[in-house]
Amino acid sequence: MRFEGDEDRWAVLREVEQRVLWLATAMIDHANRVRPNPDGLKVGGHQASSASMATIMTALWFDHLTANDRVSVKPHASPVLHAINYLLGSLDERYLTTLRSFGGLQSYPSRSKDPDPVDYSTGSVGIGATAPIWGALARRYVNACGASTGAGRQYSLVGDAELDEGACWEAILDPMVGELGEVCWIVDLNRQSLDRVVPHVAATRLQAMFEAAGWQVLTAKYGRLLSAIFERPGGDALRRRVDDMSNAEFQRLLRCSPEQLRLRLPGDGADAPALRELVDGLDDSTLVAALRNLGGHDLRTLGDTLAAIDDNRPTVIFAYTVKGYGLATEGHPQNHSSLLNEAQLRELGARVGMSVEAPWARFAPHSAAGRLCAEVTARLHRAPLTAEPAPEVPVDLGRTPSGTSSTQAGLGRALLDLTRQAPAVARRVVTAAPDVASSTNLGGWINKVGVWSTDNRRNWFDDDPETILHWRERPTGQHIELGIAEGNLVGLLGELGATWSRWGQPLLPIGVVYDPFVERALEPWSFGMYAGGQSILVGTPAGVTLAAEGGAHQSIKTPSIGLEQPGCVSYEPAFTVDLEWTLLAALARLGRPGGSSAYLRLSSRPVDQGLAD
Ligand SMILES: Cc1ncc(C[n+]2csc(CCOP(=O)(O)OP(=O)(O)O)c2C)c(N)n1
Repeated sequence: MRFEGDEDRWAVLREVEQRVLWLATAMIDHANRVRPNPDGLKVGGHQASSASMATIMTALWFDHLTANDRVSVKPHASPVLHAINYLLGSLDERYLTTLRSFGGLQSYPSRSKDPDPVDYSTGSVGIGATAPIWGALARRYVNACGASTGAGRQYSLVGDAELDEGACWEAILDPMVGELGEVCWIVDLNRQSLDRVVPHVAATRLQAMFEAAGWQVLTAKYGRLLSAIFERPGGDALRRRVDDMSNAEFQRLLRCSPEQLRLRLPGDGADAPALRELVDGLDDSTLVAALRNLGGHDLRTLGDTLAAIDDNRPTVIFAYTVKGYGLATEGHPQNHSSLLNEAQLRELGARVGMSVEAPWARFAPHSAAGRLCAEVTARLHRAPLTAEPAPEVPVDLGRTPSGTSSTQAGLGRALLDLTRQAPAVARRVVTAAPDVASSTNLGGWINKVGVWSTDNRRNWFDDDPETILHWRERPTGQHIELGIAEGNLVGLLGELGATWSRWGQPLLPIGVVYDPFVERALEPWSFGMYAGGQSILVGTPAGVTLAAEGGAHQSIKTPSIGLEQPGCVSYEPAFTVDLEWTLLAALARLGRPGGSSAYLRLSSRPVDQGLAD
């Protein structure tokens, strides 16, 4: 958009940021204090978590995103996403009063249930954060199959406490992930979780962990006001003081009046006299504003940081923020679910030029902010999908069972049969394993279709006659191998199983895992189904067929999982012909509107196939 000058541009973005903050806050307020609540049950919503993200999301959507990019938004910032979608014309006003009501805006971003554009469902902390990694891999996979989905970035807006979840590190450490230059995480570093101010200044430790995994680490730590004060006499001392103080002390200062701040900020260290002098030279409002002038609330700092992303490797941006920024609750350790009272909301409205009486006003179309919204709407417009239909799956592969065999062995054979009997179906099949592909009988299939990788890799054992499993890695491979990380397996399955809806390219993903370890993968797999992924998870061997490996390898209570899991059909075939039929039935339910996932429990127990007659 053409602005008269650079200042105007930032002023307009700031106006948008404030409207986003207002709308998100008012939406939660309406759900709790205005909408009738006959049963008196708590409605909830997270004004402080949303406020923490308002600047970051404004910078991203209104100044940075392209139509090819996709974004996963931290669960508690869903009102911010809806506010932005509303300003961009993709959410009707009537929904703003339906947050957390039946059929209304969901508590957390939901790809399947929200009425406005949501790229990734989130809500289970850690899982939504990693989804764009698997989404990036799935997109690369469909592109390698010949689709042209473009090459947008995959952003993940994560809460800092979300990084406590093992799911994040399990994903970050997978060897394939270091190659995904389109992945960018933005950490909303507000130092608060649900219960508390998190102990210790953890940013440097976290940064080193990302760097060790091969990520580019960027930081948006201070805003321009604070940076300018660092340049004054005593500024170095102030920087040291702010850098070195504990999270808890910083949060305490955020709650101080200007008078208290003048007393407390200088501290009692060697720098105290210099700090006192510096603080004395600042008026009250500058002093208060400077303390909370962190990079994650400074549109220009964020703009510079986003512009520095290098797409050759994944990037993480640590954006320092204040939970509740701009609200009466800002920085309070118990603000996670606290709500503004009416007076506080009115005060916010007065500050941002909005009123409780007309809370949902959009920008006038001809105002600068209105024109910016129109321009961003056009820039982010996505062409409608041209969806390829899922292939017709046969009901039988024509094999007559004979001899003695197990259902696990039958799986490997059925996949090979598929390449001959139904090549159009086999071409869409993609298998994935957390280091158990050969031990679950996928060796023949892997020899036939190859292992997927972003580029051709030399197989150093291709001239070794003693090697039976041929590990040929190439972009046309159809098996994806992961490290021993069942969470990653199902994260990837969910996204491979969603490519039909994201890119119009149906895939038929099949993941294998030893059945005793299905429970470890269950929650993220279940979440993937909720988010719209359709896949087949094969638990094999199941039951006591791995009993010789000891108690940890017996899966005796997993049958109920198949019965309990919504969106999933479960099968436990006894004979290989049953395996073949159920596998085909499950494949026929993938990659399509109204489809479903399947869970197959297989066995390595050889059974006389003649008994099937
Ligand atoms: C797996 C999981 N565990 C716990 C929760 C409950 N929970 C929701 S938000 C939250 C704290 C999140 O903190 P952070 O990610 O830093 O976000 P913010 O403080 O900005 O809200 C917790 C514990 C959850 N939704 N999912």
